[in-house]
Amino acid sequence: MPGTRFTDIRRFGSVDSTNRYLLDEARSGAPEGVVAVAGYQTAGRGRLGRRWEAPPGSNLLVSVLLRPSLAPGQRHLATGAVALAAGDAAEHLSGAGLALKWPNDLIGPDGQKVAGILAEGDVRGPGAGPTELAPAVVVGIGINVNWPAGDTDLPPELVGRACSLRQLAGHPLDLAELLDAFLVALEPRVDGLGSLRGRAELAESLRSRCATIGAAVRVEGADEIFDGRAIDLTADGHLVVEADGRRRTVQAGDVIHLRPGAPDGRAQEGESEPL
Ligand code: BT5
Repeated sequence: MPGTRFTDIRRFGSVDSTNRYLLDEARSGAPEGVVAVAGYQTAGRGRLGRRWEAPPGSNLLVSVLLRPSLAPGQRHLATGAVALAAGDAAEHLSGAGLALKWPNDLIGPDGQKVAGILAEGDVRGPGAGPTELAPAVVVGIGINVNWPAGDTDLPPELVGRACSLRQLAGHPLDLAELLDAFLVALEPRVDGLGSLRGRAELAESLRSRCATIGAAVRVEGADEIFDGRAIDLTADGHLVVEADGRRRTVQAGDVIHLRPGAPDGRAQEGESEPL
């Protein structure tokens, strides 16, 4: 995109995973700003070994290579930058209202997942590429643009849990236009990662769009599961949850929004598994 750092856009009809591709490029010393976009992924990645589903040619499947000056504990802000840029671009083109679900989703008005983000990297150590370059973070996003067109398109496990911009807008959207709008919106967000003030503004934007804040949640971390109420995001984009009378900061994990007012904090039907 002219006027942005995203001038080197690598387009694939089909690739295993745009994140995998850019991580390999990062190890070979590719600079910040390289973009990989695919019509189809044969092994699209979600977090924790999960899969990302999208039929050929329907959705936006894109990864960006960033080399931000962030401390390891601040890396979540790179996910946040992509979430905000994608949310702004998608809202602009579809007219749909989208919110962020911590840590990595964009959701529609009824809570269905419209997009998922996967940040991987901090490529260091032997074979990590030229040491004069800042460590890489590859941030990939899959946005359901034209698929699904209806619930009958979806595999059973995603029915009621996934939806597309096409469904929300009531008409198909142009993938190329959305990619351009996303990269234009991402440029200032990535600039913001490089300064204290920029990061503070980013955290504030994340707070104002985060549907998780105020929700009763179940947090599923690597070591434990607990219920509480999400009350804030930290300056580094981590989730603050009040549970058992104390505040806990969650840096990673799955978060389930629980049904408001449900007895015993039961998970909302259809949301009982992490998306
Ligand atoms: C994510 O993981 O949401 C991250 C998805 C990142 C995908 C992009 S596409 C471009 C780039 N290249 C890659 O290889 N990946 C990135 P997670 O939070 O773990 O959610 C995964 C779960 O979401 C799956 O287990 C399904 O339950 C669900 N899911 C899969 N495909 C979906 C879809 N199209 N829409 C909504 N939910 C989906």
